[in-house]
Amino acid sequence: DAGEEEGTGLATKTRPATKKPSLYRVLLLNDDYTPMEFVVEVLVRIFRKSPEDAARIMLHVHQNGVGMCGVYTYEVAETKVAQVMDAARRAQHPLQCTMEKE
Ligand code: NFA
Repeated sequence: DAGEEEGTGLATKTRPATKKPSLYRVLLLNDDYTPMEFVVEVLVRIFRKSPEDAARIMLHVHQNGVGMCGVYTYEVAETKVAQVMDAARRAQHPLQCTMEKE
């Protein structure tokens, strides 16, 4: 196999030319003070969750102490964490958000 794609005459490689980027889980941590509604709003606005998914994730964090908002490349995960921490700081809520390698 010289790497010619079937029928197209285009030279392609079997192996991808680039490495897959490492992925990072973005986590929300429970606390006793951040309003549930604020957490839901964060999940909708920053993580693009539906209101239903946002409520489910918020309740999971509330009941289990920690929960996952999504999995992203390093730069995107870092930006999401910063956006959550900034929103929480501005609203004077103690909500914490972290990331970990998948
Ligand atoms: N535990 C918070 C409350 O009872 C709600 C909350 C959920 C906070 C998820 C942080 C994360 N108001």
